[in-house]
Amino acid sequence: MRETISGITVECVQGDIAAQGDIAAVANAANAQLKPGGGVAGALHRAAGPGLEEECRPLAPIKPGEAVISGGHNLPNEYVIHCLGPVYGRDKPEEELLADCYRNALKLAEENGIDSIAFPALSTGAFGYPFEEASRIALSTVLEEIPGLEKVRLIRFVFFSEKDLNAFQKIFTEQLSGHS
Ligand code: AR6
Repeated sequence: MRETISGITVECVQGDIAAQGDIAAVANAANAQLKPGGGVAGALHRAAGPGLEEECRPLAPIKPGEAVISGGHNLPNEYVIHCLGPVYGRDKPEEELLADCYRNALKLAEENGIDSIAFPALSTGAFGYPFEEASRIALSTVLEEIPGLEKVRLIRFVFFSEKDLNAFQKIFTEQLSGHS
């Protein structure tokens, strides 16, 4: 599914966040120490090679809601934007912290002249955020930020499973009708 809103394309696809070859920056569902870990972070660090962990070491630790940028190393992307999502039920207020991740990632993208960014579903794996709640926040935050974007032209949400993609698409359709 793809929509163009105020000249900016927002799309969602099923796939692997570590295999988004046509995108300038990928967002990482990071841990505070910016170490490899599992899930998205594991996949990105594996594909990037050890240089990514090395570059990240002096940038850590980061706080929930924060984002930092690094190079992409052996990834097909120029940059990785590392976001620390809230742990559901622990880091509060979780809605605000999750929205901050998307806002801060887009801010870093703008500051670095990045025209395309891909996001995984931050916090919805090991950090336990219910998928639909997290998707509503991700989408509403991105839609709110769109009018202020000058460099970013493509925002892609990448989901591992078809089930997640379908759930996200349903929410996307609902939010678009709310926006028009
Ligand atoms: N591509 C796209 N989506 C993926 C991929 C992938 N390769 N792998 C997992 N997902 P998670 P979090 C989905 O756990 O909840 C790590 O160990 C997954 O199905 O990666 O923010 C870090 O080191 C889920 O919907 O991120 C941290 O400690 C979503 O991506 C912690 O987990 C996010 O899952 C971060 O937890």
